[in-house]
Parts: sequence; C-alpha cells; structure tokens
Amino acid sequence: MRDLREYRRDFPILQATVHDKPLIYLDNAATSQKPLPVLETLDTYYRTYNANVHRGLHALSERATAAYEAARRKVAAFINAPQPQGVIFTRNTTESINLVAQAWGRKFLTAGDVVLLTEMEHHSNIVPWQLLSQQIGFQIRYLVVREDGTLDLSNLDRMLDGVKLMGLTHISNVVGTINPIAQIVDAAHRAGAVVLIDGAQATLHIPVDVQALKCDFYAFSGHKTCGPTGIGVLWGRVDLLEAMDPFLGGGEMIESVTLEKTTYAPPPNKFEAGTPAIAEAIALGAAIDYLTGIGMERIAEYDEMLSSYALERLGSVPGVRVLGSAPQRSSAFAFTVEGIHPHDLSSLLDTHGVAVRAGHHCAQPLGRRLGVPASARASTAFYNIPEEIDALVDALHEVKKVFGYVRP
Ligand code: C6P
Repeated sequence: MRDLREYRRDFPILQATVHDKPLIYLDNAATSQKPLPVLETLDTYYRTYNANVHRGLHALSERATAAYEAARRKVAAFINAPQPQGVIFTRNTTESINLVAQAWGRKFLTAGDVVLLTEMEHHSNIVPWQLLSQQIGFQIRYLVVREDGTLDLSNLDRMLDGVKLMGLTHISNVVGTINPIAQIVDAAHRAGAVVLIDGAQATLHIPVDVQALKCDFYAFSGHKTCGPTGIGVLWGRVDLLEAMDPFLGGGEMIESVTLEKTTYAPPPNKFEAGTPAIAEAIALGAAIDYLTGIGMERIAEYDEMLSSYALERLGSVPGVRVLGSAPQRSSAFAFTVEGIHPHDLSSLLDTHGVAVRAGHHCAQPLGRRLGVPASARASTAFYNIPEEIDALVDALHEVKKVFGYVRP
C-alpha cells in the first residue's frame, strides 16, 4: 500500500511556485487539485474519442457514451446509491440544488408550506429557496447555529412541524462541522419532510453513503472531489425523480416531441437536457477511481489527524481565533487574527506562497450569526502534509510582524 504522502506526487500543481516560494495550497474547500489520472483522462478523451453521447451510432460516440455511463455507475458506487438512474449529472452543487428547488419544489410546494434550512448553509442552499419562495409564497425557517458551530437540535421536532422539505449541509465550508445527518433525516422523515443534503464539502473528506444517511437528495461538485470544474451530481431517490417535472427542456431529455406536446425520458435523462459535460463526467469517474483506490476511510483518518494538527498549531499563534469547535469536524478552518483584516491577511500570506480564502465564504448568515462577517480560511485535503501547516503558521508570524502585532 502506498504511503499517503506519496499521492502528493500525483498532483503536478503541488510542485508549483508562487512569488518564488513553494506553493502551499490550503484552499481546498474552494476547489480541490487534480491528480494525473484526471488530467490524462481529459486529454485522452479529447485526443482519441471526443464525440457526442447517446446520439451517434458510430464507434466514437459509442465509446464516449459507454465511458459517460460508466462514470455514472462509478458515482453511484462512490455514494452507495442503490441505482445509477438516480445519479444526474449537473454543473455543480449549486445547479443540483436549483434543480431540486425548481423541479421538485415548484411542483410539490404551495403557499403555506414550510422549508427548513439552517443558518450554516452556503448561499447555494439559501438563495434557490428564497427565489422559489418569492414565486410560491412558502415560509423558510432556519435551524439555529450555536457559538461552537454546531446546529441547535434541541427543538428539532418543533422546527420540523409542517415542514415539506429540509435542506442542510453535510459539512460546513466555514466552521468544518460535520452534521449528524442520519439523526436529522430520521426526525425529518418522521415529520413527513423530504431531505436534501448539500455534500459539497464532504466528498473529498469522508465516505458518503446515501443509504446510510437515509436522505432523499444528495448534491456535490466534481471540482471539489479531485475532478474537473463544470461537472456536478445530484443523486435523488428514483421514485421522487420520476414524479418531478423536468428542470430544463431540450434535446436528450425527451421521449417524443410533437408540435403540441412532449413526453419525457425517464430519469436520469429527463434532467440532462442538451449535450452534457462529457469529458468532465468521465474525468470525474477517474477522480472517483483515484479516491477509492486510496480508500475514503483512509482519507478520512488522515484528514482527522491533519485537522487536529492544524487546530493545535493555529491555536498556538497569539491573536488567532479559530471559528467553531464542533467535536465532529472536517478540515476547513475559518479564523481571524486580531488587528489584521482577513483580506490583508490573505494577500500577505499569498506573498509567502500560502493560498487561503478570505471573506464571507458565501455563507453570510453564518458569519453574522457568529459575529464574524469576514474571516480567513485554511482548508486541507489528503495531499496536504503537516509541514504545510507549519509553513502557514510561520507565515502568520511573519504577517503579524508586518502589522507590528504585539501580544497584549
Ligand atoms: N463553496 C468555498 O470556497 P459550487 O460552487 O456549486 O461547486 O459549490 C457551492 C457550494 C455549496 N455548498 C457548500 C457547502 C459549499 O462549500 C459550496 C462551495 C466554495 O467555500 C466556493 S464558494
């Protein structure tokens, strides 16, 4: 078995330099880096069998179709979906959530209904519901986030009263909290609600099993899972997908079209109008092969080790405050440094080759709730090493010197 450290070598970008310093890439929650098999899959597709899928009866099209459908089966196995038909290729998590809002919500929600979200959500799991609510008139309720970055579940049953759909993130992209999904889904189902999980921050870090989570929809992004941009996934229970109306109309999603009316193909095709992101889907399949080759359990263990190290090291820097302290947490660490604006911090860390994100992390309500509208955020992946955390901490000390920070 390869030492986890060796997988670093599969990521050419990790050899890059930035401002003449070795790149320390700690912005994995924004997007992950891509290993060689993913890059090679994209290259091979375009060099040797680029063709449209599900259309041509020629060799190239058949090969492209077979690879595209094989990628769907790989995704299904990766998240332990019962059938590949439940796997819909989208552009990203955002589009997957919009698909549920528009194709499920528009059909099944009415004025007077309630959608339950949480204060921890990324804007992707807030705005689509607000847009739809403006059209339909249902109410949106939010589960409260506590100071430690965990959800307040003390009144969950009451909050679920009258709820038709609950949407929540598996892992917070700001405070890293891993939410107790199966427990929440159980309560939501008892209340008669359908549950959508935003898995954008989960698929790179922990094994995902939609059957164990018992959710109804699960959304994630290829680019955050070592795959390319432009490809995402919505998994849905096939009976729900069958009952839903299409999201977009066009080629590929139809059974028959007359000038008067259209009947639709069964899922997943019903939700894949137009030419899909073929190369990207196939390369996502390669990313999944790569991750499962390492083993998601192994990745999760390593992640936990590196996260504890990062928390300990960050906590040792005077003036640094890490947001959230959930007992179950992943490897996104939003933090502030006393007296230094996060944007300045991020720009100065960049001069040391250290890439972190700064701002509201597309989760403004959470920032407001925690009283920290902007923060810096370091986020690791399995190809990061403890020495890179050390480099971040060294760079933080240097940045503090620039600002003349002296411990009070
Ligand atoms: N968060 C971050 O830096 P898209 O952009 O559709 O691939 O993913 C949206 C999304 C949805 N939910 C969560 C929990 C997310 O973290 C993200 C993306 C990135 O935190 C970019 S804003």
